[in-house]
Amino acid sequence: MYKHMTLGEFIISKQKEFKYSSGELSRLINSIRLAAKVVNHEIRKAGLVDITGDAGKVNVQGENQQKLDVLANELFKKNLVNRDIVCGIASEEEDDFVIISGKENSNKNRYVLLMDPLDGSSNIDVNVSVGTIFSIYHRVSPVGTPVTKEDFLQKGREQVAAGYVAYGTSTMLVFTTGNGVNGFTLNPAIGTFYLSHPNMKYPEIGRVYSVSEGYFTHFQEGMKRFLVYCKELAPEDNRPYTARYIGSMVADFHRNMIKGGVYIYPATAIDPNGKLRLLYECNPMAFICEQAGGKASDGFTRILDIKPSELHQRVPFYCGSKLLVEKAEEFMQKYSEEEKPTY
Ligand code: P6P
Repeated sequence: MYKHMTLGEFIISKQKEFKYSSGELSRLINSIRLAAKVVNHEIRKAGLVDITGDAGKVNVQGENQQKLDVLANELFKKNLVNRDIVCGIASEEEDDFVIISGKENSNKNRYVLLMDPLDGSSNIDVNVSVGTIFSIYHRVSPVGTPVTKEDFLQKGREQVAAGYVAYGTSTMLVFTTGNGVNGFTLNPAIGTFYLSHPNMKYPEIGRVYSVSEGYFTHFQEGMKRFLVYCKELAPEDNRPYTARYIGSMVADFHRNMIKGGVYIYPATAIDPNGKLRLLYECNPMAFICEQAGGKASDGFTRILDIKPSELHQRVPFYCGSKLLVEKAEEFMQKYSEEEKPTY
């Protein structure tokens, strides 16, 4: 029926490549797969049962109404706890990290997971794509003890896996375990993900830039100069480039990885560290980006080399086709070096 491998078959076939894994990482990715299908089901019916809107109201079935991002957070947490694989979870929807002591309160589990359960959730009300982003590390604290904040504050280059679910015209799960990036498309009729995008790589040349240009007056000089560069008439250099900005980073990132392009959420005078969160947005997307041959920085420093200090810290984010990121970095280093982020 389908010539493509299923996600389950893929995980089994790649089992030996999962560093030091005794099958736990496979089970962890399988639990994400299940949660993604449940969240996908809730999203696809959002407009029908009025489950969007503010938490606390009662929806048409008389259920306690939850905003979809709160619901997605609970669904992913429940699946992860039930599979008894992680010792801790950090989430955009949780003020602090969540200690998962596991069966018999053993704290024996070796992985921590960080996630943005539903990035871009404000787009749900206007029927625009949204995404889930996840990041996985081995714990650094001793097995058998409760997880600590240090387990979550590791540099992005220590990730053992990272991925996203794109709830778009189709639902895709895209992830890496450090051996390339593979994309799986959900067949909703049978609830199975099929390998539709093996070994995803950025095209050598990219012509798309994804920036919220409404903030132009608040951008640093280097960023302003890069945007002017993108719009100049230079046919020999494929310029002017094409502006595409969905307001949902997973969707912009996914398109740029396939078509070639750069996504930038820079520092502004209003938000000197930008808007995006290092731990559960920038680090996982940067890991995927680099595995697909792209580049990810804060305009100056490689994202995966930044030592986090806080769970919800923000960083400026330049991510996509290597040549486009390097051109943006060139302008930042030439015109905004004095505003380089410090950590
Ligand atoms: P703005 C969604 O809230 C998000 O985190 C990203 O997915 C998206 O690219 C960005 O913020 C949109 O932010 O300021 O342009 O509305």
